[in-house]
Parts: sequence; C-alpha cells; structure tokens
Amino acid sequence: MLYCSEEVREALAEGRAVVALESTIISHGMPWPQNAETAFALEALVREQGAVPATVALTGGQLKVGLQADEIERLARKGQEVVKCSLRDLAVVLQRGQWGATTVAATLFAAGAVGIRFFATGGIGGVHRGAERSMDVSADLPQLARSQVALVSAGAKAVLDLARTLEYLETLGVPVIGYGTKEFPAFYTRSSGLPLLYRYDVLRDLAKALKKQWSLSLPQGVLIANPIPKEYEPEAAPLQAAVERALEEAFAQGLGGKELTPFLLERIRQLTGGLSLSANIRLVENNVRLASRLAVEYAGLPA
Ligand code: PSU
Ligand code: MN
Repeated sequence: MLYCSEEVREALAEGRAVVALESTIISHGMPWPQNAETAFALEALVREQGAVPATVALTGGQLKVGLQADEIERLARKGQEVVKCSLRDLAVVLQRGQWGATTVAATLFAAGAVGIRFFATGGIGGVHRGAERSMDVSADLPQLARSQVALVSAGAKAVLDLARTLEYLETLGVPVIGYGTKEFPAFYTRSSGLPLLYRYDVLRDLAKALKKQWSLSLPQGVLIANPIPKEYEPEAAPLQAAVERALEEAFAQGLGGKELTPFLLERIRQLTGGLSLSANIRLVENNVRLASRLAVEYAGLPA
C-alpha cells in the first residue's frame, strides 16, 4: 500500500541522495499545461544535481513514492478525479481506490515513512489570516514536527499570517533556518520583515546542522527558508494588491477548508496576469535545486 519505486528504494538502500516532491502543487497549485511542464522540469533538476527524484501521490489504491511519467501527467490533467490529500484524507482515498495528490503534510509523512530526508516545495501551508477565529492552520505544520525531513520552501504562502506561522513553528520545536537570508521570505517576494534566528551560507555547514538534529533523535523536521532569486522577484505592490483582493473575495464567498488555498493561488494568478505563476515556478525550481544540492552534500558527510 505504501509503495516505493525500485529506483528510489535502491538509492535509499545505498545511502544516495533522494529528494521528495509533492503533487498537490501539480494538480491543485498550477494550471495545465504549466503544471505538467513544471513537474517534469523539477524531476530533471533533481537528477542534474546528482540526486534521485521521488514525486509522491496516491495512484488508485497505493501511496506511491517515485512516480512514472504517465502518472505525473494524469495528476496534472486532473479533472475532478484527483483528490487533494492531506493526512486525514489518506486512508479513505486509498480505500476507495481514488487518485490523490499529496500536500506537504501527506508528502512529509510518506517521505518520513520510507526514510527520505529531503523534500522541496514552493511555499509551505501555515496559519491562515483570521485563524484566531477560523482555527484554519495547515496540517503541514504539525506534520513537520513529526517527520525527520528537511523541507526547503520559499517561506510560507503569501496569503497566510506569516508571523503566527513562525510562532507556531517555534511552539512545535521546528528549527527555521534561512539559506542566504536572515529574514523569513514571503513566498513570491524575498522579504516579510520577519527576522529569523539562524542563517547559513555554506551548504556543508547546513548539512552538518541537519545531521546534528537527527543524531539527537529529535523527532522534528527542519524548515529551510530559501527566498526567490532577486532576478525573478516580481514587483511587490501589484502582487500584494492581488493577494489582498483574492483574500477579500474568498472571505465574501465564505470559502474555507481545502478549497481555500487553491482558490487563492488561482485568483492571484488571474489578477496578476500570470506573474504570480511564473514567480511560483521559478521559486520552486530554486528550492528543488537547493534541496538536491543539500541532499548530495548530506550523503557525502562522514557517518
Ligand atoms: N506550494 C506551492 N503551491 C501549492 C502548495 C505549496 O507553491 O499549491 C500546496 C502544498 O501542497 C501545501 C498546500 O501543502 O498547498 C497547503 O494547503 P492547505 O493550506 O489547504 O493546507
Ligand atoms: Mn486549512
């Protein structure tokens, strides 16, 4: 039921670098055909760095780590058949034999279960704005506290309450480490104004810090905050306006639950004339490159 592709299984057994990739970003985070192009480009990027990609999804009765090209394409074409799966959805979607795209939370679970230490996404889910009333906090956060995985992201998605997201990570005991930055990035943009305690600029030292985390048998993962490269950063003002407007519309329509994040991402894409989507693609690529280089560095550390 939890199935690992042969390539991923062999790489793990030999202690080689493996990088997990999620599938909700494909099926519910980006439109066709950019989502398929991106999913394949990300796998290629992992390989270029000398690591093995392991995209995770539910493929009609199996929670699969390491997908075939036709499976990735099916997730990208989606239609109504692909269910956005967080932790609470896994058992039922498996029992029903449906196809499911795994969120960061569900992908962390699968990666942790098979022993993959590295995972790259775009922006992690977190504490939603207004969560003091709605209690809408992504399952991504508590699962990061339960999976010994280093997750590379460009911060948490801009639609969230970033200050409360950091507070919650602190409560959970999850280290948040900036790579080349001392500020928590704001997903599409580099700066949130929120300081981070820890910054690394040398990959090998960061890999060593991860080793310490798990040598202590700390159950938590580590969030590595990697800002979008300057040359791809969109102008902040129009993007911010689109984020606010999308949030107002979602509130007016009473949207919540699992539909909220996909709605916001799609609305922001429309309101920015596609600028947010290009930024999203560039920042995920940047995260995948870093996660892969880090995985290779980690695999080369003495035991
Ligand atoms: N990063 C992106 N795009 C996405 C996501 C992350 O650049 O679509 C997805 C991840 O799968 C994450 C999910 O787990 O959004 C968060 O959803 P929610 O807020 O419903 O927990
Ligand atoms: Mn939610």
